[in-house]
Amino acid sequence: MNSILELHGAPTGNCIRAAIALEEAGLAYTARLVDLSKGQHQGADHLSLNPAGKVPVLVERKGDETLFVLTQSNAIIFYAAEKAPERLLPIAADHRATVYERFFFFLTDVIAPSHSAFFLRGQGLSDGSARLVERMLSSIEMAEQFVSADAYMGGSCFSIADIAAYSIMSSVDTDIPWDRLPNLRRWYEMVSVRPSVVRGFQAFSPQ
Ligand SMILES: N[C@@H](CCC(=O)N[C@@H](CS)C(=O)NCC(=O)O)C(=O)O
Repeated sequence: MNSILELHGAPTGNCIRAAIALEEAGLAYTARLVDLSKGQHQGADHLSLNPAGKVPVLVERKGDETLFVLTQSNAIIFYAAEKAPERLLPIAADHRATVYERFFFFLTDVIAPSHSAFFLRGQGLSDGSARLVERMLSSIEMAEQFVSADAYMGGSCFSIADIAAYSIMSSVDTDIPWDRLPNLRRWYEMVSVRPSVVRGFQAFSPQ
């Protein structure tokens, strides 16, 4: 009996990023919806997989046996990249380092402020939240230079950097000043129709 992969998640940025990576790596998996609005992430079944009560969670099972559990969306992305050499990370050290540079740029300069802004808004701190959103949007504008030099964020091939970039930009796309970012717009339109990206977005959403 072969083992199977399950991705437990919801239609949120972190889960979509993980789903796109599994899709792009060509790994077969079953998406298991965890309904956050019903508190399923705090139920005993989910807490037994991730005591932090968060999604996504990747689970490898063989029959009734749980072989492997991985939390953290970015760990799941790297797991997918390792399983499919060259699909999400280049082999050459310098090319790979550029992908890391862009991936961590989006993680730390765009996704992290976006999550912090969301948290502050929930706390009623709308001024602080708005400042972080401005900062995030100006970081996004800086990415115009990456896709002016190359077709994709980290070079000539699609990579984990594109997953990080596209998933967060799609959540704020109406706030992005596309008119002054022609290369970013070309890249965004190209990635939006990529089959792995389309399927990743659908993984936890009703069709
Ligand atoms: N650093 C974690 C963050 C996970 C996370 O915050 N997930 C959110 C959904 S995107 C969640 O589970 N929220 C439910 C909660 O915090 O109660 C990752 O990247 O996987």
